[in-house]
Amino acid sequence: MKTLLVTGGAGFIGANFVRYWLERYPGDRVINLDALTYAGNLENLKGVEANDNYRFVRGDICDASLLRTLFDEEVVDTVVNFAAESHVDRSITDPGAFVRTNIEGTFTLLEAAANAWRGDAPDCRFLHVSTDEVYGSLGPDDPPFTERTPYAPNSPYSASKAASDHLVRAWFHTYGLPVLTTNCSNNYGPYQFPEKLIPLVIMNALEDRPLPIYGDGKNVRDWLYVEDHCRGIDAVLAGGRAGETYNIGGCNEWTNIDIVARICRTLDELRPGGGPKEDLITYIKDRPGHDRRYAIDAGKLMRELDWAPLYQFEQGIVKTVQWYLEHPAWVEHARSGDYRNYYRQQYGHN
Ligand code: NAD
Ligand code: TDX
Repeated sequence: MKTLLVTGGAGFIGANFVRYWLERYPGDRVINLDALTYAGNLENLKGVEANDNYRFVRGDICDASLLRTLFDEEVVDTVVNFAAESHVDRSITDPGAFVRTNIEGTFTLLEAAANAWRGDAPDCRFLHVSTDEVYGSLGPDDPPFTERTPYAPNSPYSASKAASDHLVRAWFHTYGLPVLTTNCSNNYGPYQFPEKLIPLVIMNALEDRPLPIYGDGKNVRDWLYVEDHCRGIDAVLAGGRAGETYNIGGCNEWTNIDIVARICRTLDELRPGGGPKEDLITYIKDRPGHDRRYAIDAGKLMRELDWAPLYQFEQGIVKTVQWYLEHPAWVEHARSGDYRNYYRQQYGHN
C-alpha cells in the first residue's frame, strides 16, 4: 500500500490523476494538496471526497511550515508534483506568479520531501511533472525532442518550469533524493480549464462566439489524451530509474487550425443546427514569442517501461467534446467569475 502526496490535484491533469490512481489502486492513500487558485476546482473531484483513502488539504507548496506538518502527519512514499501556474498567456502578463509557484514552490516541496526522506520516510520518491516546452521550439523538419535535447525555454512559463526541472535534478545529484522527471506534450480531455485552446474552442463554439486563432494558425502541438499521461506517470513511478527523465507524448502533431476545424466538425455532428462552426474561426494577433512547433519522442518510455498511448486522437477528441457537452454545469461554473475578466483582458471583448 502506497501513500501519495499529489500537489495540484484539483487542476486539470492532477484531478484526472487522482481519479485514475484511486480507481486503479483502491488500497492506496492519496493526499491532495492544492491552493485552489483560479485553476483549482473541487468540482473536478466530485465523488472522490467520499473515498476513505482520500484526503484534501487546501494549501500552498510555497508554505514550508504546512509541508513540514503534512510530512509529520503522513508517511509519504511518493510525491507527485503537478502544482504549477500552467498557462503561457498568463505568464506573459503576470510572470511573478510563475516564478513563485513553479520555482520557489518546487524548491520548498523538494526541501520538505528531502527532510522526510532523511527522517521517517526513507522510501520517499519525488516525481516532478514537467512539460515539453522546456526544450524550446522546433523547425518544420527537426526531429522531435528527446531527453537529451538541450533546454531552451522561451516563455516565462517554460523558463520557470525549466528552472524547476533543474532544481529537481540538483536535489538528486547533490543530496541523493530519489527523483523522477516527466516532460509531457499538450494534454486534452475532461476538466481542462477553458483558458486552454481545446476547451476554449468547444465552449465558444457552443455559444456561436468567435474562435480565436493566434497568428497564422500553423503552430504545431503534439496532443495526448490526459489519461494516457496519467498512465505514463504510473509507468515511471513503477519502473523509472531515480535521477532519470522520461518524455511522454502522443506522436500526434496537429496545427492549431486543423485542431480547431476538427472540433468544429465534431460539434456539427454531435450538436447539429445553425451554420457550420468553422465560420466562427477568427484570426487574431499572435502570442508574443509564440513557439512554432513542439513534438515529443517518447521512445525511451515506450522501450524501457512498455508504455504506449491507448487513445487515438480521433477517438479522444470525440470523447472530450462529448464530456463537455454532457457537463453543462461544470462548463457554466468554469466560465463564471474571474474567467470573464480574464477573457475580456486577453481577447478584448466578452
Ligand atoms: P492547471 O493549471 O489546470 O492546475 C494547476 C493546479 O495547481 C490547480 O489546481 C491550482 O490550484 C494548483 N496550484 C497552483 N499554484 C499552487 C500552489 N502554489 N500551491 C498548491 N497548488 C497550486 O494545470 P494542468 O494543466 O493540470 O498542469 C499540471 C501540471 O502539468 C503542471 O505542472 C504543468 O506544467 C504540467 N503540464 C501540463 C500540460 C498541459 O497540457 N496542460 C502538459 C505538460 C505538462
Ligand atoms: O485562444 C487561443 N488561440 C490560439 O491560437 C489559445 C488559448 C491558444 N492558441 C494556440 C497557442 C498554442 O499554439 O493554441 C496552441 C495551444 O495553446 P494552449 O492551449 O494555451 O497550450 P500551449 O501554449 O501549447 O501550452 C500547453 O501545453 C504545454 C499547456 O498550457 C502547458 O501547461 C503545457 O506545459
